[in-house]
Amino acid sequence: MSDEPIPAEVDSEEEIPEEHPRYQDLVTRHRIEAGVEKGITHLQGMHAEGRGSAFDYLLGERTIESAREAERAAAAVLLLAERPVISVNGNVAALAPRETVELAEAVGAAIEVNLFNRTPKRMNAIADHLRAHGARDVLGLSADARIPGLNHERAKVDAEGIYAADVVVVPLEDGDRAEALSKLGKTEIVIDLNPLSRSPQAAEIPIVDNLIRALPNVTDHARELRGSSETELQAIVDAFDAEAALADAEQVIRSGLR
Ligand code: PTJ
Repeated sequence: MSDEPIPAEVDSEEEIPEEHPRYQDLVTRHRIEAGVEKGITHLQGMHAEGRGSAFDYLLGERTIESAREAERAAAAVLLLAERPVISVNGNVAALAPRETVELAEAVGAAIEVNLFNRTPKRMNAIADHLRAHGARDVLGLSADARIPGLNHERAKVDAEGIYAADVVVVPLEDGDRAEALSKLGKTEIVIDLNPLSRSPQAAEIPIVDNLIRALPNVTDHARELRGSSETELQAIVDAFDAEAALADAEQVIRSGLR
């Protein structure tokens, strides 16, 4: 392990020593801070990150077995989907822009920006950021449809995007939109470190893992499963038990068996 102290002001991710025992957490914090500075992430995104970080600590900052199964089932659901969409907010854009684009390409999904604290400035900054990381098409800016039953900005979606999607990846947000999407008949894949949150509870496929591990894991599974038949993919989906996965994550967190 390096004797070099971490600089008091970390200007770039490269300054964080990789051997640091909390390396991943420090990188995550740094990305969120940088996201706020760039106008991508809302200040409240820091609170969200702090909460996630506490759960991740209790999970041992690793992908637990039930999350790995969820990630494989998520890949199968995405490969079976006709119109999959990955929803991106300010935290997702800051934490994993390239990984979002890679997953979208691996499964043929669209990317749509959808914000709780929606302003035209942030919408454009996030879309530009995603394009700078390889996204060809970014939806969400026209917002010509509404999710019924939601009285805040996250109701605004694209008619050709989330509104028409059959499968939506919903990472890292609170639960009312996840519930509303579920009522609209969408199949949801939720990535959230808190198994008790309403979003994973509403999802067909809840992934209790850190977004920065979950997205590349789903992409890897999708690449591996690409040649599988529909029957094989459906068998993976059918074998996945969402309730058991949530119960397992909660048990790991409560037992402190890191
Ligand atoms: O960009 P906006 O305007 O759309 O706002 C986005 C935030 C994140 C501020 C908004 O959606 C929000 O306030 O979310 P919550 O209610 O704090 O919920 C965030 C959930 O994500 C919590 O359950 C956290 O535990 C979880 N979480 C935080 N960081 C991660 C995470 N889950 C997976 N990976 C993470 N890195």
